[in-house]
Amino acid sequence: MIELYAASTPNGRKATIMLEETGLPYRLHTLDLSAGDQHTPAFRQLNPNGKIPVIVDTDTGQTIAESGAILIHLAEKAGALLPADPASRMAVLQWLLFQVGSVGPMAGQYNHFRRHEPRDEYAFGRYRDEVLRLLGVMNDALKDRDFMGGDYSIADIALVPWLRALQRWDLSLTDYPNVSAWYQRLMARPAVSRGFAMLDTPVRSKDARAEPDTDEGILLAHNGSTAGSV
Ligand SMILES: N[C@@H](CCC(=O)N[C@@H](CS)C(=O)NCC(=O)O)C(=O)O
Repeated sequence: MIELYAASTPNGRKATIMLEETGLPYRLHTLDLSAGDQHTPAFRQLNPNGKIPVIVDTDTGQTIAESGAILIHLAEKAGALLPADPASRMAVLQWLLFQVGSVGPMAGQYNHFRRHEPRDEYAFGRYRDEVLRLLGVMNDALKDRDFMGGDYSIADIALVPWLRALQRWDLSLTDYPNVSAWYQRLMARPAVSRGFAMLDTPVRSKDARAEPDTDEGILLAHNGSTAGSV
């Protein structure tokens, strides 16, 4: 059994999509990041970095943080979505790390400066342009293939929630037709829909003032409203 600690954010959704794709049994524990659930001593014991997602694999006794590591662990456990052949495996891992090291952090900063008042045009433009550049890299990669690493894999699962978030954050895929087609392909998968749906119910903020300022950005509670889901 996998105990998953997650929230309604792109990094959280990677794990639910993966668990839905593999069919591994899991139980979801949803954190309210706006209320600071990630800072409790109990959660810090699971991840001293205070970030979701985290899994506890009760079959092996392992506690695993970092979404990329979680996806690799679940792929190996299920024997799916990460090829065994070294060359194909490395192609997938490269795109997985491209997401974890580039798309996630840059998109998060883009969203942070998009929302920041007053707007810092230099910072906003810098991160927006970098995100657009990364979309261009994806668009080129998808010129001659349907999925990022060759066959459908954890690389696609890591990227799809960020691509949905970017569109909700005012960036269009119109100029990136290969990315747009890839996105539609991903969203047509029933397990991807289920993975999104698992975390699409907003968690009511216990303290709308406590907005975590994350490195990858999330939609946060405002004026007592519920935390939005991205
Ligand atoms: N590198 C980490 C990043 C995880 C991360 O930034 N999670 C965010 C949500 S998307 C979080 O937990 N933020 C809470 C906070 O910063 O207080 C991963 O890939 O798992």
